[in-house]
Amino acid sequence: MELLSGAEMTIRALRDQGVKYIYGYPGGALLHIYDAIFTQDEVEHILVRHEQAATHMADAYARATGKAGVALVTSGPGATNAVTGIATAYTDSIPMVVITGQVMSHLIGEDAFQETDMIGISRPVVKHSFSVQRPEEIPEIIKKAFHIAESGRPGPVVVDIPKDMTTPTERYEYEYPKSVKMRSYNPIAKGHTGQIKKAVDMLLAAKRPVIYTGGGVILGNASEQLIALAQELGYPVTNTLMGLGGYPGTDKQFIGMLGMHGSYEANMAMHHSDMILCVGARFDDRVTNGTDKFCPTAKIVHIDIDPASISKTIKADVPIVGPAQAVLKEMLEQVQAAKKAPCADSLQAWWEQIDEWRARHGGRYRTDDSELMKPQQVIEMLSKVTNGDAYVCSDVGQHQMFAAQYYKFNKPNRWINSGGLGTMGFGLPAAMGVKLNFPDEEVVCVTGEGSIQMNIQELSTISQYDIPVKVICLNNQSLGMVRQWQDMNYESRHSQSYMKSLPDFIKLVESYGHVGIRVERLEDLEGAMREAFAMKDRMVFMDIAVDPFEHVYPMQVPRGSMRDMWLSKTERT
Ligand SMILES: Cc1ncc(C[n+]2csc(CCOP(=O)(O)OP(=O)(O)O)c2C)c(N)n1
Repeated sequence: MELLSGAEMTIRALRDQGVKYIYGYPGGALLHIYDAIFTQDEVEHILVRHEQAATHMADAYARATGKAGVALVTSGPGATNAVTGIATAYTDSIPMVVITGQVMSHLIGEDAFQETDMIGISRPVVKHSFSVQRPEEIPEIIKKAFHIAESGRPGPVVVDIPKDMTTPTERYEYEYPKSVKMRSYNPIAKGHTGQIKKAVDMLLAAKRPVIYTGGGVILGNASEQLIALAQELGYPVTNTLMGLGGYPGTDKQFIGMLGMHGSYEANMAMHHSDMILCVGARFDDRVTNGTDKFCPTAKIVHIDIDPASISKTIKADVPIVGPAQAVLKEMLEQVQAAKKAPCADSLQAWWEQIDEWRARHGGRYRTDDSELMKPQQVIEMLSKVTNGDAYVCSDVGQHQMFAAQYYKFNKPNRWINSGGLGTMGFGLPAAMGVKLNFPDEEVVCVTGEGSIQMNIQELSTISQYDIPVKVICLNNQSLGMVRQWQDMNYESRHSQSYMKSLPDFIKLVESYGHVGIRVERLEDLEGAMREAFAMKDRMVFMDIAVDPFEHVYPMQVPRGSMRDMWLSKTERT
């Protein structure tokens, strides 16, 4: 058997796990590991410019592939810089393995140089964490870390490695385990057949059904099964912000996103439904609005891999714990085997009602109240120019909501955004993580001039590794989402939401060796965008001037029911 040091074992274990890229930043506690990286070329290290970016790159790789991404950060400030990225992944249940350097084990607890208790700091935002106590454990710990991160309800796992666990002169027999067994951790593999039967009876008896699905369908690789079931039944489907792409955005049964900035028809349908089939979503506050007024006439079936998510905010009439893919498959088999079919008359009446709602609002926005381009027009153009086929990685703010509303996602894993934590600064590194792994695909970062500046230093990483992502910056010269809330709730007192002294983004990106294009008029937009996407090998930053006074609508009225919405600056339901 081969003898390897702890540092070598760490990298070899990653290789044997099938890891191609690790995203990281070196420091004292990691020097042995970085030396082990230097002496091999199977696992490629991407040197970011800030540790937060490393975690978002790993996270976005996971969102696009379903496999855990890997970040490597040093002890102390390196580890704390990674916390936002770990929390971002945790809130959206994204599999990730974060290896953190730690001071020598005999110094732990002594306030040593660059010591932080990373296990303690990260505990509320990890699925699990390991502190390496003996170098021999490293291969098994890494195997377990991946297993825990990727199985059940996925999530980030921290592996904290004190420097003396990686000493180059101390060598141990290395073998990477083929599998791991953990007595106290056994994620469920299928749903309860009796519960599924109850759910199917309810589904077939429903008169005003809605299928509401979330990120669990994407993470659980269950899009195909969802489409098959929804089309067998002919029922309307709505997706959460995290679930977009789980059901094709251009299909006639799709009624749009639901919730805070959901479509009028999706929120109305939810409110008036008599039966909701929720798959891999968690009835979070951005969906339900006031829980006491939530969908008063609906019976609820809730499918989730995590029993703790069920009946957490909204009580489920039929809970089903299990992986979305297996449960939906069994549900479809039972529907097909049932003697009864959905009632055609009530379903037709329900669709007529939904179409009426669709006609009333249907995602319209005004274009006659400003000379300037509307952000919605830019996203619609992006959808057209990329044929709705790009990986769209978004930052956080109005631009994120416009992208969610107006880009038509027809495939899962293509809409990559920080839905739960809402982390500004996510978009650019996320796009980099996806593009590195899918070099032949179109990868776009949709951002605002506020968010992009939170990780703009990564333009340098893009130059070093030639990562030709496209950035679409909807430049409204303000923290638009904050400004919108101030317009609506604080009589337009725009406290600290205008950004003065913005950089000249064109010159800035050019200084990193990239291409910058500024667009100010709608008539130039399509040509400029096509030009940008034609530059396959270049990173292109499009700085697009949009109407700074535009708001995102619909917008739910706080603490109301799902049907209580603002539809424009002057119309309310
Ligand atoms: C790290 C972080 N800080 C603060 C916020 C609060 N926040 C949410 S949206 C937003 C404004 C975003 O501005 P910009 O990126 O320019 O996008 P826009 O809303 O203008 O499209 C802010 C400050 C956040 N989500 N993340």
